[in-house]
Amino acid sequence: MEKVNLNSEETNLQKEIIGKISRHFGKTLEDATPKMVYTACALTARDKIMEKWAISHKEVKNEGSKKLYYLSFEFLMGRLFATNILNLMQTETYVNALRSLGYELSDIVELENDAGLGNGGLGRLAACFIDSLTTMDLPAYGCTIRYEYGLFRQKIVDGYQTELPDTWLENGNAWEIARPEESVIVKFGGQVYTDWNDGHFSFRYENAHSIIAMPYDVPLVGYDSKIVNKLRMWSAKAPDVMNMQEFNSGNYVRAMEEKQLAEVISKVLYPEDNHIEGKELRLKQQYFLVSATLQWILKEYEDRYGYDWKKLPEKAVIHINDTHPTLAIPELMRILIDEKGLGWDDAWEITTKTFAYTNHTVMSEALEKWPLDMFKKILPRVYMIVEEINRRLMIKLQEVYPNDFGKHKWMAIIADNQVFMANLCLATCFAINGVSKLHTKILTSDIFADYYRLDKSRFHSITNGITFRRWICNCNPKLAELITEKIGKSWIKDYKQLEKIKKYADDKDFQKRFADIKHSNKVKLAEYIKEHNGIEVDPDSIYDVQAKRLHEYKRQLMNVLHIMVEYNKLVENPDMEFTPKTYIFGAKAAPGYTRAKLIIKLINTVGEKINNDPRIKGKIKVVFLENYGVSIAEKLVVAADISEQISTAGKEASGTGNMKFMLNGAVTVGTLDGANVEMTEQVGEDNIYIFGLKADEVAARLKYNNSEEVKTIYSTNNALRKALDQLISGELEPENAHMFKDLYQTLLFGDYGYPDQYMVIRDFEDYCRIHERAARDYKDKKKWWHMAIMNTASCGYFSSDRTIDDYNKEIWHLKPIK
Ligand code: 26W
Repeated sequence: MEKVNLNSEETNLQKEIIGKISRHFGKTLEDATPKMVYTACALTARDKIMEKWAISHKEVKNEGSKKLYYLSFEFLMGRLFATNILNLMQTETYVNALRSLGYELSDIVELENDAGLGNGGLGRLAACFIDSLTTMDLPAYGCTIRYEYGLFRQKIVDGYQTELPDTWLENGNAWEIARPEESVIVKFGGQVYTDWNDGHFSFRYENAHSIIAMPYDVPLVGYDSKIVNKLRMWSAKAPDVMNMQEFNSGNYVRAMEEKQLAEVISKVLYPEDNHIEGKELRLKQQYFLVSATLQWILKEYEDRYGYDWKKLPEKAVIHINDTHPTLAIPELMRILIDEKGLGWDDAWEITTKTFAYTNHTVMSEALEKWPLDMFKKILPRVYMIVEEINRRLMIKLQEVYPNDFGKHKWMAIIADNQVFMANLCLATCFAINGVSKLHTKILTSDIFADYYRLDKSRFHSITNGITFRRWICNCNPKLAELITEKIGKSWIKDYKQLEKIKKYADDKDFQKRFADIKHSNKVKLAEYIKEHNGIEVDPDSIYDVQAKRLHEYKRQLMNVLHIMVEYNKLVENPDMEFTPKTYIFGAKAAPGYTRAKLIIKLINTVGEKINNDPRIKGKIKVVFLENYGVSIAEKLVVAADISEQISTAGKEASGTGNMKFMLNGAVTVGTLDGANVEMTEQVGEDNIYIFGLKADEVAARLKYNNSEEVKTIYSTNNALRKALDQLISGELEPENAHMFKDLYQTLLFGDYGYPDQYMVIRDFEDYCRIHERAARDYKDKKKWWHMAIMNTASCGYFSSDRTIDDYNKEIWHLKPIK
């Protein structure tokens, strides 16, 4: 054991950790594995949170506060230990206590598995929100499914993505507390019968299939805050009675099979992002989450306020995170009518005052619709309610838009034998919002325009944000310290303070310290890359990073084509003026998205060729980091010089990765898409590299077939033509010259005769131009660090504390707990 002078708090912690190792694992410190030490530490932190929790719970109950229930199919929490002790203001204490035991905190935190219960932006946003809510002392619960397997683990084999199960629970989960006593039953299928008793209709379900929903709670602490909120994760269990019948009749194996069939509901997260497949199991997952959550919400309400259901909207607001939890709407109607005995009109009034909905994408492939037959079969009673909501909606639409049947159909919840979930939200919710100014504009002028005209007051624009606690304090502690040294620590909770560091943007000493921090983060990332990819990269080169889900609209393909162009130039002229660059990618593709997977293969093939070509003397390196997720993002955002935010304008609803890079002093190369537009407003045009077509210009081009424009560019831009031709020339993969033909084909000829759907070719020249400018600027150190510092300093607006403040003022109206 290292000799370290500990204060009394640290000594106590040291004892607690040793105690946990002994009681939890039956080991001494000497025999414990590092993973055991991690778990022991996590359990000590959990104890501290639990003590706060008991008090907080009482306060919330006593004050009778309104609560937010944030329903989301995804909560991409990442690791919790480091942020929890940060929020408890205990990081130093843990550093010292662990050091005295012979461990470094920075090594121990790496042993925690990421809670990867999400695909991308929408899931991470939910996690940032819950941190801000708690920090701001607002009573809120996150509600989701406890997937046994989160988003798949990505392994690159021969340059191809392969998928492995994400076994995040394999070593147990120190943060969750099972609450079997709060389990509820969720029913699927069967038949519905209507009875007429005492002048009232009542509904009887027969032969329904019951599944138990059991909650696990993860307590959540905010930064230096009073309250503890929680993330409630529901897990599916087979009811014992069902198994016992089979079991008693001697059919043990059958009983076990049924158990597995029931439990499959919470087995795995669907890995599709911005694309839906109408799978029965997914519909079951959706109903499972919302039914369990609503039963719980109503029980909490009833226990505290009794049967006065009209007051429900004063005490609870339920937020629907994209359409995935939309079934909560008919489920609330069902419970109020069938179980609490309310009439339709009363139930509808309560329901329309309780739900708010956020849209997160305008990609048409992602708008959820369910086949009617499937819906009816799995949710017969819920279907009856949806049908009635739709019938009443149609009557209303006929009044407002008489005989405009095209419009009626477009706005209907049920049409063409399908149920349209977004329309169910639009017909019901008291608040609807987009996630950036541009996105909201597109919603209100295009896909939701008819609903917008009906009632403008329900629509809001609330720009996304990120939590500073994770995305700078925790992942870039040296930068956080530097900021605190200059302006005090209030900026961590008060985002408006951050702009105070603008005045240091040209300060020589500050620039140097800012640059040194970036450099040391780059060295660390270089070590990680060496260890995981076996590639040597130069920390003095420009780190140019694109890290996000792989999707055609995000245009990783444009990035690779540009790298090929630079490489070709260097091969022709190895001594040309060139700032060395390291291009870094992190991206998971949906397992069924063949083209996205091919782009991953292309990145790796191009990387292999460039990294091993002695002619260019190591001036370009290309790195694909495997298994991109929250923890890898934390390493990337702190080390990037350039952040690639290059989606086709009009397609990225907001983006939040863009904000994480900005906060840590990377300069953005980006289109005027999503929140990039507002980033430009905040940081100023001189401190961001904007290029490419604007959203309305893209929309105009998508209206008609523009193959002439594409052909002209192909024939006149020699560098681009060369790179495109290399996709099919066999230069990249001599054994299989056709490997990348699909990419060539889609860019130049298109899938349905529409080439270049995502404007890769049309934006290419401008993209190259902006890159040349950025590389030139990078050499001018004074200018570069001015830009970088301005990015950090202008990021206050993108704190999720601001976002939550907006939601609260405009939609939720929660009061902070005193
Ligand atoms: C049903 C399949 C499915 C799954 C996930 C469809 C759609 C999604 C999400 C809506 C995709 C998503 O994560 N959208 C992202 O949400 C972020 C948070 O608002 C935005 O910043 C991103 O721009 C948006 O792509």
